[in-house]
Amino acid sequence: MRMRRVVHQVGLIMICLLALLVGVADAQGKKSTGPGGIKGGVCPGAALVYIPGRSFVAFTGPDGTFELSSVPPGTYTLHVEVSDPTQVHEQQVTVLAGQVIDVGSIPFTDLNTDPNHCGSCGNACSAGQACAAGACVSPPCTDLDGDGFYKEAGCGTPVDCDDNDASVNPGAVEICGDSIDNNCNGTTDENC
Ligand SMILES: [Ca+2]
Ligand SMILES: [Ca+2]
Ligand SMILES: [Ca+2]
Repeated sequence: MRMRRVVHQVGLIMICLLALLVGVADAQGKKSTGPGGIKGGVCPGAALVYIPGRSFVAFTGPDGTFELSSVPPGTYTLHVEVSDPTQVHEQQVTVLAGQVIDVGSIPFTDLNTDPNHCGSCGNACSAGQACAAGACVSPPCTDLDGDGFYKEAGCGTPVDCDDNDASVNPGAVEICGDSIDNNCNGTTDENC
């Protein structure tokens, strides 16, 4: 009696294992035969993404992401285009059956220097900050002669062309005949 029950249980386990194997094989079969896709992101946002000569077209969403679906397996040239000004990015992508290939973020700007996308897409630096090596930095602002005008650009005042002479700055009046550009407009002794 006990023997028969054991045989019965072993049989049930075998059936379960078989069903599991069939299920796995079926899943693998689907994975290896169906169409695939291509997804990724564009920085900054709005872009047209397509495969030239094929009917796979997508526009990026507000977050810059896109996905081309139902793409048959094969190697394609992915064409990504942004406008104003028009810039094009092309890259080869190999689509595998049943798999969505993630091409990652496609930058249309230099994340190392763009203050609106500094280090990562959408990371805007504060007003007056610059983006250097992918990090927002506040430029050094010096006013050595104390005339209220900074020596560096991006510090909130017109650039002081001689920060060692308080009488020379963008707010000064040009003095005629002294061979000095007193008002820092780039011209010496104008209107003389
Ligand atoms: Ca100054
Ligand atoms: Ca002058
Ligand atoms: Ca001048």
